[in-house]
Amino acid sequence: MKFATKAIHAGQHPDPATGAVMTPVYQTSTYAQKSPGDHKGYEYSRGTNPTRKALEDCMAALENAKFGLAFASGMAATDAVLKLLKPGDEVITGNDLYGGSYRIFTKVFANYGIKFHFLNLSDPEIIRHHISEKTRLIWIETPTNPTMQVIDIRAVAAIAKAENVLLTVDNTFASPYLQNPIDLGADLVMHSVTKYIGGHSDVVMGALMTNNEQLYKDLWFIYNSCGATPGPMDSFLVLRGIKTLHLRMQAHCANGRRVAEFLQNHPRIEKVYWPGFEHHPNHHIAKAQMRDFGGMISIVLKNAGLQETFKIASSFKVFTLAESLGGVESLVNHPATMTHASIPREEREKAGVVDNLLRLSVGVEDIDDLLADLEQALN
Ligand code: P1T
Repeated sequence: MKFATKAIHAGQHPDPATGAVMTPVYQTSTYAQKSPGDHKGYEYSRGTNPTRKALEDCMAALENAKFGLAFASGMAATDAVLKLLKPGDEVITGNDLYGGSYRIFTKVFANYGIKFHFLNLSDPEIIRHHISEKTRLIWIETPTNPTMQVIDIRAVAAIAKAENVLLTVDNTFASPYLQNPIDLGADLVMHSVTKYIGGHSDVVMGALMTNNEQLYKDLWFIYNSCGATPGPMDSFLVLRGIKTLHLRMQAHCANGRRVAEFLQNHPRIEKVYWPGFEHHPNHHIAKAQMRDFGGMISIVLKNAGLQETFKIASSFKVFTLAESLGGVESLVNHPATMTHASIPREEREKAGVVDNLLRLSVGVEDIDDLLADLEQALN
């Protein structure tokens, strides 16, 4: 099946009891058993729930994966992957990452004896200088949050495979519509479902997808043992949202391109980060591994201090100043003090997350209104 058909149908069948076309919200914590162990595959909703299962199967299908697991947040999904590790293990990751990922690495799992190497992975060969017999995991985001670096998934996967190291790709910014890391050799795909997959800024959720059955079983053990699994109502809302993922992404990409081109020529802007520009570093890789370039754009304001940057961030009328991204509504965010505030200034500035950087999540409103809003906010 092709993407649009899978987005609407994968994992879902009319309800056998009533014929209901939408998967019902199985709002139950437990399931009747005829005698101990004699049940229909559902025992207790922390481990399995039919509404969540339909969503997990749908998300797995969109990533061309056999197995999917939904978590209570993107961070809960990340937490489950890190729980595969043991004290003494090492992780190689990028130097530009969602602030919460940096925080869980450095403030939570570093305390359990796991060492993290933060590297500029725009040339994956750098991994070879830092990999050792202690390296268990390579964790990449591409495009990165917020400076939109593009990392060559196929090249990283080849190194990971040769060294017998697990590769996880955080595919949140691209969404499964634009990029499928498992097809390029990744072992595991992670999503903040809160973003494009959910798409309506009404649910916080995460997901992991893989084709490796043993890895799925190990992760399911953590998922069930630690219990950060989402409830049926949130699963239902995402099942509803995911049906239009392809339509929304087409509109995000079209609006994103118009906004990026408008900003590129604006006198108040010093720099625009968007992987669709031919001059973007690694544009050729983005072109090869993504189907289009998405609606995430970061900008550096020309000669603006923190106060001037705050003034502009606060003066939008259609874009909303808020954390998060990937919903139908356009958002503007100030990474240095909002989503990436937990990264020390010196570290984040090395990756380009400066005080005069703003990040835009371009929504699917009318493009004329978005461009007019940018024009008035920048004047
Ligand atoms: O917010 P949550 O669903 O827990 O997902 C965490 C997460 C993981 N990975 C990436 C690339 C992310 O962007 C996020 C969440 N990001 C934001 C809230 C943000 O505004 O950047």
